[in-house]
Formats: sequence, structure tokens, C-alpha cells
Amino acid sequence: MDPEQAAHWSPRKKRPRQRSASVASAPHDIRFQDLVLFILEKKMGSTRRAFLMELARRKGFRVENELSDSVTHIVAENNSGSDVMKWLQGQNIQASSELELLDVSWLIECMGAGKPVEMTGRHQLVVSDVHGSRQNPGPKPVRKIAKLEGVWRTFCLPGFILQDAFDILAENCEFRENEASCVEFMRAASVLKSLPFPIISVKDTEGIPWLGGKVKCVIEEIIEDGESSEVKALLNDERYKSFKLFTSVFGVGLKTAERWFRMGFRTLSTVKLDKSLTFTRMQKAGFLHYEDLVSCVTRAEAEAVSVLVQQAVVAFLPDALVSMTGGFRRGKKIGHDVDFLITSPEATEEEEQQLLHKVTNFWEQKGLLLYCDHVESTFEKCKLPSRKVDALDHFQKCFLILKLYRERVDSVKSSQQEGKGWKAIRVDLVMCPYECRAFALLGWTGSRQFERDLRRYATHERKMRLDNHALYDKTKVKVVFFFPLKLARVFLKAESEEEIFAHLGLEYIEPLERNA
Ligand code: DCT
Ligand code: MG
Repeated sequence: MDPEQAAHWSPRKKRPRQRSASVASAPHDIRFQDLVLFILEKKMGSTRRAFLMELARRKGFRVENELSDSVTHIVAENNSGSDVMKWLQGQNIQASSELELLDVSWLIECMGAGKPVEMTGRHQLVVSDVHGSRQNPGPKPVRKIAKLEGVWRTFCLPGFILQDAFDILAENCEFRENEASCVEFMRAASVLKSLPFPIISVKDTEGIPWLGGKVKCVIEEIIEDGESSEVKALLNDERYKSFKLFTSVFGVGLKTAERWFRMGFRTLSTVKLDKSLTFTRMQKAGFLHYEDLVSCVTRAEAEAVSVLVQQAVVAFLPDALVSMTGGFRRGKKIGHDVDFLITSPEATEEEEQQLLHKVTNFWEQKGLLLYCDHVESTFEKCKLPSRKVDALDHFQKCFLILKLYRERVDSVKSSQQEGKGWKAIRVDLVMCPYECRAFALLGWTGSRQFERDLRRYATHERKMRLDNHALYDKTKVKVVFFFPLKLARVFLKAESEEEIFAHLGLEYIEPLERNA
């Protein structure tokens, strides 16, 4: 769940919609730890550079704003290796022989492949002997601009670049609290992701849902010009960039980001150093563990957290059932947190209420609890269905930062962990009554977009109401008293997610298929 939601989650009062992690307000997860890229602005221009940087980050590449010792690959466009060396010398930087100087075509191919592709002679930039002592890595044909443009154009057309454009547009709408447009763009990104063919012309969008109106105009522009002027402008927009940066801190939501932006802050370091600002407990934790929290949680780390959670929960409630939910249940390889749903067939109300407190106290004693925020249950069966549409649910939950020791994860390679031997991981625990478990599991598995569409389907197509607690049929009532006549809602029971889909008249959709 989003940190901002965690900070202010309350089903009792209506809140403005919070930032969603799925549109990537948080910094992007680094999937390729061994590569550190720097994209040269010279001859490329700042807009194209910003666009490529954003795109590469979205694909899981680490891209530095500034040239530093950690950079392993310099990517340039319309520059020879000698040009790049000359530029480096102008910056008083001595390039080591390990530093790769690459043509932008390599980056573009990486974007297409979604991972680093092999660097061949045609990617590597030629350095003539007069420019430094670097050896030429191999024969390198001179890249022709026309050819490059050809590559770029082909690269622009498939769904993934369109999808990235809509992710950025959705994110900006979210920053501006324009929910309708945000949903419109998110849907477009989602639809484009699922298309089995690339969109090459506007005609290809005909008959596809959610690709009309504003979305169609953006697609048209990308097809014609290779890029969207709106997206391009956003990537250079101070407000967008600042909101993205500020909301990447755990506990910083739109209001705080807005305030800091209006106060003239543009970097996290100036925010942190400013004496006039006060920070919430959550934001303090966010700054303290920033590096760890912005780096993605890997599946191996999620599994290790799962063992910790299982062990602690069953120590206090042996019959408890613990399910990993959220993105990891949908098969995602990385996530921004790890979500768990806990329930117990036998626990008394008191045992149920105590469990999360016992578990977090236990971790605190073990020195594993870096941050903890409990939200008590407001669940009252008789008050269902909940009319609070923006409240996720009424279950008891806690939002945590746990210390995950390196030895618990075999494949931990994160650089943050090398020094201290552990990594701070965001964990959400939700405790639900046993009879709600199927609904809670469905709701907490997500994705948000999938949940939104499923609920919409239930309401509009089936005249039912679905939330994390229950499903009820709005067309039916049952008589509970004859005199005086008293009618009650008809709740549809479900022991499993399959039964919920069946009530909705839908074929079962596996969690892996819910990444919409
Ligand atoms: N959820 C939802 N509506 C919200 C927030 C969350 O339906 N407003 C559900 C869907 C996903 C699940 O809860 C967990 O939320 P997150 O952890 O925020 O999302 P995720 O899919 O697990 O993705 P991430 O990798 O970012 O954690
Ligand atoms: Mg999650």
C-alpha cells in the first residue's frame, strides 16, 4: 500500500485520493545493479536526454543526473568516442579504460529488450589515439543520423513507449488531483500493455476500449512526431519533477509535496536541511531509510520477509493463515513493499485484535522494527456495505518498516546492504475476520486498476456491490422480520476468490492475470 495512504488512512473521513505507487511516483526500481548510466546532453539536447533518462529509469536502469565515479556507461548521440573524450577532458575527468562509451542505439535497443543488450562494435564509440589513452574497443562503423532516426521511430511505435507516455501523463494528473484524467490515462497504459500487437497507426486503435478522446490525440502525436509534446514538457516541468521527487519519500503525500514546492524547495537535501520544517514520524523514517526504501524489494527479499511474518504470526496464533498479497501474489518480481493478509478460523475477537500488536512488539524486542503504525479495525458487520468508496477497508492493519538481515536472503546484492548487512523493507500487515478472507484476499491482491474495474463491473453490469469485506446483490432483499416488516441486504457468501468470480458471472482470473 502507498505510504501516504498509510500515513492518513482512515475510513471515517473522506480524503483526497492518494498517490498510487502503480503510476510510479516512487523512484523506479533498479533492476540492473551493475550498470550505472550517464546520458550526455551534448548534441542530444536536454529534452531528449530527459526523456531517455526517464524511460531508462522506468525500465529498471540506474541513470545518474551527474557524471560521477560510479558511472560505468556513458551514452551519447551524434558524438564520436573522441568527442566524448574531449568533453570529459573539458570537465577535468579522466576516463578509466573500463568506462564504456556507447552510442544511443545501444540504449534504444536495451529499451526495446527491457534489459541490457550485448554491447557490440556497432554500439561502441570510436576514440582516436589523440584523445586519451583508452583503447578502441573494436571496429565501430559511423552511425548515420538518418539510420538512428529510423531506429528511434521504429522503437517509438510499439505499445511500450505509448504506455510509458500514459504512465507519465497519469502520474501528473495524480499530482494535480485530477482523478478522472488519471484513470483515463492509467486505463490507456493498461490496455496498451495488454495488446498483442504494436500500434503503428491510429487505425490500429479503432475498436479498442479506452483509447479514444484525449488518449487518441496523444497516440496520434506520438505516431506522427515520435513523441508527445505534453510528455516532453512534463519531463522538464519543475512542478512534476519536484512532486515526483518529494513523494518518493515514505510519508510524503501530495499536500506536503505541494507545500515544499510552493516554498521553493526543489531537492531533498535542501528540504532535509531546512530548520523551519517539521517532519512527521513517518517522514523522518522515510528520510532515514530513503535509499533502501526507493530501491525495489526483490522476490527473494519478499520471500524472506514472508518467513519472518509466518514465524511471528503462528507463534502467537498457531492456526492463523498468512497470505502474501499485493504485487508479489500477482507474480511481480519486484515491488515497493510486501503485503500480507492474516486471518484465523478459531481466534476470538480479542485474540484477533491483539495479534498484530504482539507480532510488532516481538519484532521490536528483536530490534527488527524500524517503523510501525497501527490502524485499529473499524469493521462492523452490521454497517456493511460501506459507503466510503475511497476507504480501502475497515480491517485492522499495520504499516511497517522492517530490518531484513542480509543472511536471510541468499541473493541479496543491493549495494545498500553491503555496508550495514541489512535492508529496510516496507511491509503491510492486514488482519481480517475469517468470513471476509476471500473478499479481503481479492481486494489486497490488486492491481488497483484491476480492483477498480472489477468493482465497476459488479456495480454496472451485475447491480452488485463488491468491496474488501463482502459482495451483496443490490437487486435482492431478504425479509428478516415479518411484523413489523424488516428487510435486509442479501450478502453473497464466498469461501474463495473463485466463488466471488462465480457470483459475478465471470470466469476465474488467476492473480498472475490481474496485473492490469
Ligand atoms: N489496493 C487497492 N486500492 C488502494 C490501495 C491498495 O485496491 N488504494 C490494493 C491493490 C494492491 C494491494 O492493495 C496492495 O497495494 P500496494 O502495495 O500499494 O500495491 P502493489 O500492487 O502491491 O504494488 P507495489 O509493488 O507497488 O507494492
Ligand atoms: Mg505492495
